[in-house]
Amino acid sequence: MSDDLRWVKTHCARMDHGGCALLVGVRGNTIEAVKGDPEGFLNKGYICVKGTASPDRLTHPDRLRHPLKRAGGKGEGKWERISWPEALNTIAENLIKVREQYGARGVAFGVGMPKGLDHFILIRLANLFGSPNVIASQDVCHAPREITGIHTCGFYPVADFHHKSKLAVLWGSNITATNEEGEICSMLLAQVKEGTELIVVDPRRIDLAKKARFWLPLRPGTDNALALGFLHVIIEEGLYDREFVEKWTHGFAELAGHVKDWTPEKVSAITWVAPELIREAARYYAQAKPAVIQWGNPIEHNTHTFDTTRALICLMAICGNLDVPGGNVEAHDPKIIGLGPLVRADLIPTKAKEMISAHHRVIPRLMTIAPAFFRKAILEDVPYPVRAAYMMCSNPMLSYADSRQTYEALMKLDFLAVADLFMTPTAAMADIVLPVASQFEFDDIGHMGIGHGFILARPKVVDPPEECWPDMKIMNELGKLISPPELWHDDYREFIEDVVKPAGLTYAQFCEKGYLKGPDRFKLYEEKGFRTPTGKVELLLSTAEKFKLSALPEFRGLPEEDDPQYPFVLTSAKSRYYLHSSYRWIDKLRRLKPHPQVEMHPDTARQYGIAAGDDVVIETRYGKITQKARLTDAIDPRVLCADHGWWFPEGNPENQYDWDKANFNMLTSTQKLGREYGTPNLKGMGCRIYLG
Ligand SMILES: Nc1nc2c(c(=O)[nH]1)N[C@H]1C(S)=C(S)[C@@H](COP(=O)(O)OP(=O)(O)OC[C@H]3O[C@@H](n4cnc5c(=O)[nH]c(N)nc54)[C@H](O)[C@@H]3O)O[C@H]1N2
Ligand SMILES: Nc1nc2c(c(=O)[nH]1)N[C@H]1C(S)=C(S)[C@@H](COP(=O)(O)OP(=O)(O)OC[C@H]3O[C@@H](n4cnc5c(=O)[nH]c(N)nc54)[C@H](O)[C@@H]3O)O[C@H]1N2
Ligand code: SF4
Ligand SMILES: [Mo]
Repeated sequence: MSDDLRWVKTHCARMDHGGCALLVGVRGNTIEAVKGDPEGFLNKGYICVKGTASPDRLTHPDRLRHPLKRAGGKGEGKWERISWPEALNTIAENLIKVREQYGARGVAFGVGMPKGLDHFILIRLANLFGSPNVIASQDVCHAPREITGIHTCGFYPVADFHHKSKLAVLWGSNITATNEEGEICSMLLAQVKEGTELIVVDPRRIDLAKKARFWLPLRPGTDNALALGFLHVIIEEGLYDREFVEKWTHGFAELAGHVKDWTPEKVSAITWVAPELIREAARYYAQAKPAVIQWGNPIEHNTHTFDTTRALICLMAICGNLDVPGGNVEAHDPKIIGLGPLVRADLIPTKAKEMISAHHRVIPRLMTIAPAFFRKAILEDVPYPVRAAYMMCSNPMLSYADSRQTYEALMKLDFLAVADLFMTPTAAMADIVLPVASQFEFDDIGHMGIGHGFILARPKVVDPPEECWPDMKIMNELGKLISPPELWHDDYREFIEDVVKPAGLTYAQFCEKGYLKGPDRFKLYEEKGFRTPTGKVELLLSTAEKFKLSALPEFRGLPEEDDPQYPFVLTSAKSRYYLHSSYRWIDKLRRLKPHPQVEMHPDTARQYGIAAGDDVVIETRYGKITQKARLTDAIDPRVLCADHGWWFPEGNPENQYDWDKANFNMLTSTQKLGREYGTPNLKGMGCRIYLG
């Protein structure tokens, strides 16, 4: 093999939703350099610090390199190395045993943030095994936006950064740190340079707030009320798009009547945003054409997510910003395999009735199980017992609300298998741990099925360690043991070929192109109407009665009522240096952000005798954790913003690496859930603090 440095093109992945085209410098089987590809479809040369550090995932000395079997008690941190055949056979035997005793639905298949094509192969595995229960974090990640969109206007309205907008509203989206599914912040930054204005709706003065025409520092968890205030101003002042409203909306008069009371003064009392600021921002949004709303996670981080999303789509619609270039649009997929055929949805026709969530009467089209319902099935047998789980690409001990409950549920399972790159608090609870190959080590496809209308090539760059397998290969082989083998491929790579075959391409040809994009088609409704029962955007939901949903976007109160015992409002944000709970073990990143931190205003700190860097105990009604104080005047003195996702890879394996010490989800609860999606409150809880 030549020792020359070769430059290979691929796309970044598994450090967030991915998307930056990369040039990867390889010598032999080692990645020596990574840089942004100036020709990148989305990023045009941009790369972030996570992307630069991403090859370090592969070479860490403590990376999982062999399948492991639990040697001591559950969670005791004692392991025995085993072979792949033994690992797969043990998993198969245990899943089949539970299927025989409880039915296939007694086995759950869990996944975290969609990281690549393996996401869909996991759904296929569940379907072929016969289980309707795929557990995913969709309750708090994108599903409320996607599915509420489908019910309201027939599609998921994503921000179109490919065409110029006059105004971009960052509504709870810290895009320069998180980049969002399908969008890289450099796309928006380029527009801002050319004069696109910004409105920022965020309790913190984020980077882009400094460049914004209006910054609305709202009380966390009150987006719903603020959106109703915008609707009020725009309708009362007649600033809406009359032609669109008349022709293409259903229930405008009802919406207008409904928001009549939502004056900026009333909204201000709830949201803490000054009435005049609400008026000016709403007017500006209505008059800037086209205007795009880049909405983020906070929209779906409380129990009111359905109403919040409904209110924002109503806003997009009445201002004529739906499905126009530079607005919020329906993206059209390229000619690739449909998700249904890939996951073999046809083989499990009773899924919607059989799955755990059916019992909880969630909104139609939500086909994954909210983590809260998954744990109820394990702990209380409601609506039936779940006794085993296979999990990959996820770390529920950190990522599900109410971590104590997750611990109890995982302890109670008869059998748990976890596939990961590294030993995590969740893997530490498993009976079998499988070592995976990851980004750069296998051929993959990015951005499939996430509603942005393109897929990205992620060809392999280096070989993985001998016993590290791509998740797709693991599932392809496990699938042959627990479901009809003829429904699996000889070689898992055929799945990748299946995806691009309808485009008339081989995977190699697809990699030459780098990406496949569907056609830009705007205002399709002019030909076909909106894909809703009324053919219009349903400001008033025509299916409300049928599906027991509220017909108009409501405000149902604060996430938690004020209580002097918990004088602060707690929220969180993702760190630019990490993906959720992942990669605290990468030295380059850890040096940049060594500790979990809670942001607070200097006045708040002073009141409690807290100095920068002090340990602070943060306590809610549900639990307490410790993080270090970070003082900043970019946050309201009444608000605290703590880091999410912290555990300590250098910590004690017998205590699952101190999973409960600084973990934000020790502070959250599943006692209250939104009915439509099973979403808990992750933002806007009452809390108190003291010096640790
Ligand atoms: N309180 C609170 N809770 C939240 C959130 C919040 O903001 N606040 N955010 C929510 C959101 S939006 C999401 S999407 C979820 C995310 O929740 P998760 O997806 O569970 O969290 P991650 O840390 O992204 O990923 C978990 C694991 O995937 C592993 N991994 C990385 N690459 C691979 C791979 O190729 N194969 C396998 N098998 N494993 C791999 C990582 O090592 C890591 O241990 O968390 C949710 N939970
Ligand atoms: N670096 C990094 N990038 C990521 C991820 C990561 O973990 N790390 N995760 C990926 C995933 S899975 C997702 S879903 C996306 C999510 O990305 P974002 O949607 O950007 O998610 P967050 O960082 O949780 O919240 C965004 C902003 O909301 C503000 N905020 C807090 N509470 C509220 C509130 O009540 N209302 C409003 N309006 N704003 C509030 C926070 O201050 C923060 O600036 O990021 C993806 N990209
Ligand atoms: S922004 Fe996301 S896709 Fe781009 S380099 Fe960073 S982690 Fe990778
Ligand atoms: Mo997410």
